[in-house]
Amino acid sequence: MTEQPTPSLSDLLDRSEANTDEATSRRSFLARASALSFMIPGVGGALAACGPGGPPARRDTGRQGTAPTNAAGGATQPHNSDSRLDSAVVHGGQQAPTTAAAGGAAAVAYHRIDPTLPPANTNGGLQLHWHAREASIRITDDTVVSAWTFEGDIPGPIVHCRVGDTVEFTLTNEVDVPHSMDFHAAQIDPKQAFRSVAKGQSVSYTFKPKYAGAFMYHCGTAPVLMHIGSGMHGALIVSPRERLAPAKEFVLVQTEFYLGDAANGVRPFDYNKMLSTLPDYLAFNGRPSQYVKEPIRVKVGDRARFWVVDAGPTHPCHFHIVGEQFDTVYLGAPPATPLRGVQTFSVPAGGGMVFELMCDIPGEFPFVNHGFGHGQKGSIGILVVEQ
Ligand SMILES: [Cu+2]
Repeated sequence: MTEQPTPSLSDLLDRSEANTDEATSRRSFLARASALSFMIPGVGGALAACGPGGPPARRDTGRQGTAPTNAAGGATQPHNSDSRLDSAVVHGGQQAPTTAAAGGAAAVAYHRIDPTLPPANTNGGLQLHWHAREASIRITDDTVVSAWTFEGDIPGPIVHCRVGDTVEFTLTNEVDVPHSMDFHAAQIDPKQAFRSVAKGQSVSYTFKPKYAGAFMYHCGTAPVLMHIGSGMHGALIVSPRERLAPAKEFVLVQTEFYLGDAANGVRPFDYNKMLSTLPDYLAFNGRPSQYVKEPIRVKVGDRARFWVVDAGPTHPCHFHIVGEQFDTVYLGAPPATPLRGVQTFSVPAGGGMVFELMCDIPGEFPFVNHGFGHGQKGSIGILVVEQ
């Protein structure tokens, strides 16, 4: 009865590349592109070259419509971009990050992202000075991506504070393309605080999180789809002032990857694929299946608390743990209004929730996006409960 053979795990991990069959994805892309051109003004022109008879979507990558750096549509915007503008599609050229790794992809080492929630600072304040920068990142043994990042990685730094703390934030942009920062934990005038800044410039603002929860942050520069989808996202965890039950706490940020063909071993992000919404990979914390290779470990008797943020940019995360149930799920600010006895709950793109379970049975428990078309593409890991 206590055996946990995880019988379906090998199936879960059979991440066949056939799932991303090029012909299928292209047909899907073309169908969606056609529909999008009617639904979203301005998209038609950007997608025109990808219509029937045009070049394959994969080959367009994110450079579709790309203008030279100094003439990129986004780059010439005097400023972005409040939240309403972010939901629109920017006019003019799009430019995806195309940084070539010095020495090629072979020079880029893989590293696991530690999912452990860092301790909240205790002095009532959080001072963050981050940089928007390009980086080549190895997301699997055989895949290196060229990303826009906060502080050089996907996701950006996982940070932790408490309700009412003062967060003093500065973003300095080191990239030719304008970037910005939108903290979902902030209640603030977005037109000022979340404005884009050009290379070499900075934007600073201060806020006090009013509610506890797992909050996304992301670049809000238009087109926001491209900026989130090219790596500029992360999680700010806001704990309540009152202490929650003692637990081993972890942060999972689900991300989709839409990639073009490799150049010098490095794959660019593909904006047209982002529009098609058919990702190549998904991941918890920026590395597909990393917690299958190196599981998250707790002990029997531990309470485990997962702060789950879905950075999208498009799809939800139907969070589930095989062989377990959540005794507590907080849709909103913990510790208010807990749901009890939950098998699966969907975290929306741009949202965050808190999932808790008592680890009273030893074994290996896959935590998955139970939307398995996405789980099998990498939003999966293993929670090992040790005696
Ligand atoms: Cu950006």
